[in-house]
Amino acid sequence: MSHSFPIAAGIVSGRTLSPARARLGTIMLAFVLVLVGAQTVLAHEFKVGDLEIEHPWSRATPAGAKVAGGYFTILNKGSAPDRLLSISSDVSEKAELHEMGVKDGVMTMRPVSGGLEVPAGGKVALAPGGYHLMFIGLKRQPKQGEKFAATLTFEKAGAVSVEFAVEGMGEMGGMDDHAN
Ligand SMILES: [Cu+2]
Repeated sequence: MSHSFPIAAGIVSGRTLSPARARLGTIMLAFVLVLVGAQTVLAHEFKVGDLEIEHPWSRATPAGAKVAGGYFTILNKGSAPDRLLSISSDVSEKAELHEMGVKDGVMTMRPVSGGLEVPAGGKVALAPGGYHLMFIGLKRQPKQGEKFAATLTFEKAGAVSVEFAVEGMGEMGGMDDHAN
């Protein structure tokens, strides 16, 4: 927000501004505020205890798809490690934490057992090609532009409700990691 103040100050201190120019300045200021607001929406985040969940997002799925991925970054601002234990959502029958990696030259995906540790003062990113959530047994197809709710449960911080923003099908595609 602070970067909008110089603009506002310019409007106030300009002695020779015509009413038309002053109005233009007001419109520009309003435009800046709208942009700031839009950024806040795009970079949505959720907090629970010492944890911050940044920008949970998913991908739109083609008709008939049974699974969808889920991605976000977890920041741990506390002095003790925590652990993501489970995920649930109305969008699917269940949700699992998965890990992708190359094993013997082949890209594989497997469930992560025992939860995902978030180190003290550190962060963990769930992203295409690495750790990710998998919503399994979709009850409907998430559509681009919508949001769906989910609950993440951590060992220490407890449960937090978040919203996954559904982005386009090709978003950061890389590989089709949810073809089954
Ligand atoms: Cu997966």
